[in-house]
Amino acid sequence: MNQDFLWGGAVAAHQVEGAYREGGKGLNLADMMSAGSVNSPRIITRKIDAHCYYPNHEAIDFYHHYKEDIALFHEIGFKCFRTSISWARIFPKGDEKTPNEEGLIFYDNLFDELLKNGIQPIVTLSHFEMPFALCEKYGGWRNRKLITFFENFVRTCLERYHEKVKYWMTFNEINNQTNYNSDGAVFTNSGIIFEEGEDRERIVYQASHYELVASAKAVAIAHQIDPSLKIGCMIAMTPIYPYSCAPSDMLKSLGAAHKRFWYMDVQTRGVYPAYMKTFFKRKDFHLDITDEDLEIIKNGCVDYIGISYYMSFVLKGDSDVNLDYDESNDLCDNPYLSSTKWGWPIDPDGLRYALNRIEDLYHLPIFIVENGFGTVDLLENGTVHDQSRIDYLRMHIQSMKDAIEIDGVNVIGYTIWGCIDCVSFSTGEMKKRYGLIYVDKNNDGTGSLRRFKKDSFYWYKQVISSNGEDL
Ligand code: BGP
Repeated sequence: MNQDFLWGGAVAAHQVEGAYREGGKGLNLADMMSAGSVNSPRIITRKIDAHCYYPNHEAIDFYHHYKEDIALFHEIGFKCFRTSISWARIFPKGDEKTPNEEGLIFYDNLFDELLKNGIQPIVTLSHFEMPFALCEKYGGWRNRKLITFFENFVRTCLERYHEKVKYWMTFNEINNQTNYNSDGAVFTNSGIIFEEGEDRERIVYQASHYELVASAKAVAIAHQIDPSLKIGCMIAMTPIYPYSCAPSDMLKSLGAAHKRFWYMDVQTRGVYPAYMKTFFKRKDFHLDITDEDLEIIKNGCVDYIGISYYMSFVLKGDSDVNLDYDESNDLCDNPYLSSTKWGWPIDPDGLRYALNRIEDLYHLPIFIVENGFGTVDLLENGTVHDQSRIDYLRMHIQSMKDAIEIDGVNVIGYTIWGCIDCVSFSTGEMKKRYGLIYVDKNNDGTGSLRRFKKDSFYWYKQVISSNGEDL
């Protein structure tokens, strides 16, 4: 493994910071999502309901504990730490002209503390954190005006932090919204709340286009401010296997991959792939895509590809081969894999497969910015014996190493998702933990917020100090 390899951990502002009304911060999307569980999804409320519990409001209070947490990351030996800048801390309503200085100071302090500890900050500009006022007033990314507001936010961050942060990403898991039947997926990615009877599919593709223009603008701004900056896309990478060797299964899985990963084509090559152009035509969408947009997209190709990797899927074909498959109906279990408690198939080989596919298609550096194991942890005598997490991480890191050392894939870093326990995005629970560090905080919001080192804390420390040799 390369000596500069970026070992580290990852979180997102809204899942750790808390302090949702401090420092002049405005409300954001995540602040409007109540707690949920695997059987009852999180509810998106349009105003804070006094009877609901909102886990992101306090989260693990990283806003006040970051120094203590960074000291722990330093002890593990992190080379980098990925977080996001909460848009509503900088522009509380999203459409102001002048940023909130108190919010900017918070991230100055955070990045300084990381650098002081020899940890490089890696920053996502948009990780499910749009100021809620932008959804209410403009309808989120269904509105072209969002491009200007995002541009203003991006320019403010890049001008302010370009000397402290070298690696940036535009939109977290931009491709998750193609699952347009899931209100949560659409709301968090694009800030859109659907009205009854709307053409959801068209709206999501229109919003995606505006996001892609905004992403390309962010890339151009970064390069203009400081050509040494690296700015990437971020894609939820889930290989989609055909159910069998039946040609119809094969074609179906290809169609599904097109539908999920076309964003990566646009962001890396600067053009819409042919199959998307025919898809829009076939669907009679008549999207608002101007020549100027296409020019911006062409001039805003990313420097690297960030991915999250948790699982793979299996898709069963039928005679109807097209891009319009329905994830909920056509996905089926993979009999060769076991799953996490939350039903996510565990597939380390899928990571090697995914890395190879990305290398084959795009020839760009790849940064694995999320991979991790969500499970229930038991705190006993001040520690957690999380062997199943260690096993999961070991298998995935081994698979990544094989991709690098045997297949020659260019992977530049690996950050464990939720390196410190944080609010689960999909369920809103604290019970679904990913951390190497346990935080005493419960589903109902109780807990001392004290931090404890798990077994995986010591294991990862040895992985980093041996540069991946000692797994
Ligand atoms: C990704 C998100 C993260 C994170 C992770 C784990 O989709 O980018 O924000 O939460 O998944 O998911 P969850 O917390 O739902 O288990």
